[in-house]
Amino acid sequence: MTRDAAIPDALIEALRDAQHVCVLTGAGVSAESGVPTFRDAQQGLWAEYDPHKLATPEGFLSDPSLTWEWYRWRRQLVSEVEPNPGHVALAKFERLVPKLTLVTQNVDGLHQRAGSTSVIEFHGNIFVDRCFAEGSIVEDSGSKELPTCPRCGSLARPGVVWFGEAIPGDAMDSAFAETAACDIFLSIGTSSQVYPAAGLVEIARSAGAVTAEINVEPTEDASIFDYVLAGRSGVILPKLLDSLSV
Ligand code: BJW
Repeated sequence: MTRDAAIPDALIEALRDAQHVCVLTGAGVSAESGVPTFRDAQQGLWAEYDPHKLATPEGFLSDPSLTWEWYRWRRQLVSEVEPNPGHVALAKFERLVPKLTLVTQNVDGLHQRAGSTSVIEFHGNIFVDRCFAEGSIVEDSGSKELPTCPRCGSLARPGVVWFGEAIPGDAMDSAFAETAACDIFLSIGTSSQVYPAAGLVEIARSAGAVTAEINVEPTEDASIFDYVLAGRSGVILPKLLDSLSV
């Protein structure tokens, strides 16, 4: 049973004074909605499938049907869940501070469904289809087991960023620029193992931002953060919001 950490007064004060808060979120933020995380050994997405095979361009080309089966399963799962109190608190937080930039590695769209507007989707969106050959958005890929691009006939693929693929240029540029300009950086519910997202904290630190990690368990490189709050984001974020509102 996780004990959710108390929030240090100094962090609350820093948030009250902040002009620009940058938040990086990962799969842990959606876990309390019922979306499995990637690296949970027992129940994570890794346990049922091997994303190293599926979430790569090579894996897709070698077995597009299996990759599509995995993504259809996840689309269905995500469409049946709701944003949790952590998502909702972040959306309210956006309206409380002068500027908040939310960089999410999640592809599930739950931040937007909770009401967040300033969202950078660093790893794409699971509900978008793209042409495998050209990368363009495919509006109508049909209902075939293997959807195709109606323009060029190539396979369509989920509009997410796989291992070995570049982060979309606009997402990369804005995430780096906003992180370099923030005065507080929060890393929430991510194992911080996947780059370049995991490197954003270094940019924030170099720019002099206060940094904090919120995770059910401290990550391997937690010592880099000024504050480490152990606990569930769905509990800690509403508490943080309450502390700021009083
Ligand atoms: C809670 C909680 C609760 C639970 N409350 N907390 C060495 C070898 C090979 C490759 C590399 C290498 N070094 C670097 C690379 C590159 C590679 C990489 O980083 N690999 C590492 C694994 C080593 N990176 C890439 O390939 C990236 N691209 C790139 O580098 O391009 C270069 C390039 C430039 C120019 C041209 C061409 C190329 C792309 C990375 C794409 C990642 N894609 C995925 C799949 C997305 C699609 C999909 O969803 O299917 O993104 S992988 C997966 O990991 C997914 C996630 O967004 C990402 C991060 O995972 P996340 O969110 O951190 O989840 P978990 O499960 O790891 O952690 C959950 C955390 O939550 C845990 O810590 C829990 O404790 C916590 N938690 N419940 C709070 N209630």
